[in-house]
Amino acid sequence: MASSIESTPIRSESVPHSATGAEPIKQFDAIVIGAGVAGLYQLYRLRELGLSVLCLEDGGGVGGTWYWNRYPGCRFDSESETYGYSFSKELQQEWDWKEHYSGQPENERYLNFVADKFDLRRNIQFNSHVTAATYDKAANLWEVQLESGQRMRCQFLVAAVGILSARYIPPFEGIDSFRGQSYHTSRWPKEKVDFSGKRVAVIGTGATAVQLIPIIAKEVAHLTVFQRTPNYCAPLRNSEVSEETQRRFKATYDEIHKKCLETPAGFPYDFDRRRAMEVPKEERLKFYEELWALPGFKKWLGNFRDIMTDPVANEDFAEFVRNKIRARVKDPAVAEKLVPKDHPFGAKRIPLETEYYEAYNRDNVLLVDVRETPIERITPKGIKTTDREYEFDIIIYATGFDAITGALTRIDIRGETGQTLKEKWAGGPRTYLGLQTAGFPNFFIATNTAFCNYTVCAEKVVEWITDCIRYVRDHNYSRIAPSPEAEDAWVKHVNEVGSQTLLSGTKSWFVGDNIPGKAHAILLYANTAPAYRAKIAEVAEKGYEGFLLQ
Ligand code: N01
Repeated sequence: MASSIESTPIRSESVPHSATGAEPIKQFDAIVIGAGVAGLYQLYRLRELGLSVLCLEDGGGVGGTWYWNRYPGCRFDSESETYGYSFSKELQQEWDWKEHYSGQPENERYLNFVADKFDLRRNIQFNSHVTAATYDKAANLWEVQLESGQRMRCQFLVAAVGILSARYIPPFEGIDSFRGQSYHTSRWPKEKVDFSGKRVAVIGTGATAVQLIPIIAKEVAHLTVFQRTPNYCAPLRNSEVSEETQRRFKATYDEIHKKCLETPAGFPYDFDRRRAMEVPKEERLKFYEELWALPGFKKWLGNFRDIMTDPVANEDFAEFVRNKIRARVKDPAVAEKLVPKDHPFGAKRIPLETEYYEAYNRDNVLLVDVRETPIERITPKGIKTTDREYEFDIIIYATGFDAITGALTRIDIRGETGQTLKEKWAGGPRTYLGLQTAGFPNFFIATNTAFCNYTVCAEKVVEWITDCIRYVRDHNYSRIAPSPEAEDAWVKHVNEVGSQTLLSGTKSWFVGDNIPGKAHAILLYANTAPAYRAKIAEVAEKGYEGFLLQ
């Protein structure tokens, strides 16, 4: 489909695989796929347990999301002090966050710092793209295969492949014919892309594009943004961390983390206890203005408690946001194109922005609404819509990810019957607690699939998996997998909880609707993060209730 994208610099910079298929097959107690936030911590924990562990990483360095997503403007939308690991007090004291919403280069440095501090690299094999993993029932071993042909075996296989790592490029006709440079934001080259004097296209207006656009708008000769669905973007209000604040973080990390563990979505703030429509209009507006002036997700996750469940409450705030957008864009016709009208506020992840809307006030930026004039094809010179052909030097695909399941189903993972995970999940993901799937013994999924600030929940998931493996070994079991009944009940519960929120009715990666042909299914557990953690802890306390131990 997208060979010109496949061959963008980020692919060709990959160094050759460190081993070939001719080498003997090595065996480990555990293999972790992925050296991102969850994978690094999983490696650390399993090694601490005394297991022989190999971590296989597709990239040339650690960081996962923060290794691959190097596009200009990439940064946290979580508060930096909440995104860092909490498991090591020493680490917390040694690391200084420079910005309240830290940028990609700094985040990558942080994860390198972690890898060095805990000497993790000696167990990581980089440039190792996992293509298949097959369970051998007789041997009770997983055999993992790399693109290079190299194979290795293990008893426990942990996929820490991330939730937003399988990039999505729409299958535009003629995509390979473009003669300029093409980039997908999540495979951005390490070398600086020179935009000066260039005519640039950005396809997509999700959180990624919203970070990228205002920065490159100032560098390019001309920028054309192809938008299909406008988003409710809210001001990030990033700033530097002062020395005094740094000291406060370091002195109060325990409290910060405790707060994150208590709140529904793992952030250091909670929903307002009031229902929106119970509050008089004037007071509501005052509250909205106060929220708007605050940094980060407070406008969403610090809003009235029924914002995500009551359509009337949601629409009230949505209209407030629409007016904020209208006030920032000079041309009313352009402003109206940027105003979302077809989905509730927060039903898609809210992009947090810095000068995003102001970018459209620039003379060198053009917004094309592809609902009015759809993209027909990519041409050697640029992009042809139903209206006209646009010529470009660079096309940037900010078109998102095959989220949550894509990074798993793109690997040929086969369980005890030979069925692939892709086949099993054709109608949507089927797991028990998001941690294991029936018929795939000793295979764990170490990604945070709760609706939660990433590291806050990922750490707990990694710790749960570690404790589970310890339990299996200490009790002389050889394998663990969920019972089909427990899995059925969990899938039903996840769907029920999801259907009670405004998430399920909106087209987005939360429900798989951004990928043509992907089953519509709620992909995140929409209950509160504390409820999720309580549930997985309870299951463990009850001797891994719902799991089959052999
Ligand atoms: O991806 P997206 P993203 N023709 O799926 C458009 C996290 N993140 O990479 O909305 C034209 O949101 C698509 O249009 P539509 C965050 O969780 C975090 O931006 O489907 N357009 C949409 O505009 C986020 O939610 C940070 O109509 C097409 C865009 O491409 C998640 O990553 C920063 C198209 C894809 O938007 C994903 O964000 C960035 C087509 N055929 C990202 N196909 C932080 O701040 C797709 N699009 C931490």
